[in-house]
Order: sequence, then C-alpha cells, then structure tokens
Amino acid sequence: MEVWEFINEGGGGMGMMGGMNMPHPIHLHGKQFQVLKRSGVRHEGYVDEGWKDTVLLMPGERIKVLVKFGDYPGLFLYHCHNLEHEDMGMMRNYLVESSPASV
Ligand SMILES: [Cu+2]
Repeated sequence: MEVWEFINEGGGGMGMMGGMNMPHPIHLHGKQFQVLKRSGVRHEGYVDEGWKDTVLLMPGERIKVLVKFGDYPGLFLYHCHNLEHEDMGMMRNYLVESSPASV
C-alpha cells in the first residue's frame, strides 16, 4: 500500500493545466484506493467511503488516498477522466514492481 496525494490548485500557476479552474475526476487503472483525507476548499455531497477507482478533485482541494497494489505488477495508467484534460496531458503511467515476497 502507498499514500498518494493529488492537489488541484485551481487556476493558479503555469503548470500543465495552468489557468484552468476546473474539477478533475482522477481515475486509476487496475488498482483501487480509499480516500484518507480531503482538505482545502469545502464542498458538499461527496461519498468518500469505500474502495474506489475514481475520485473527484475540485478546484482548491487536495486529497490523500491509500492505494492498494496487491500481487499484480506491471505498467498501469492514471489520468483525469475529463477527455479534454486527458488529451492535454493529464495522463501518466506508473510502474508496480514485484515485491520480494511475491517473486
Ligand atoms: Cu481534469
């Protein structure tokens, strides 16, 4: 397991999505996670309980998630589920290596 943090600065900065004040539905392929903490700008109506493969990250928010990797190594993908954002570069690979115990 590993804790990952996603930050939506929401419009500031000149990063890959600089100037965009938009929600990002973050999606992991092949692995599931739980939301540990959501902070920043407060919004209502989330259902953060349970195992997920997608989580909505609103402008001004940051979330910490606990990702469970299990026994399946390989090259996986995570991306924003907004197609235009994905096409603009909000898509990355991540490599899950075999743990010594499972080799
Ligand atoms: Cu997005």
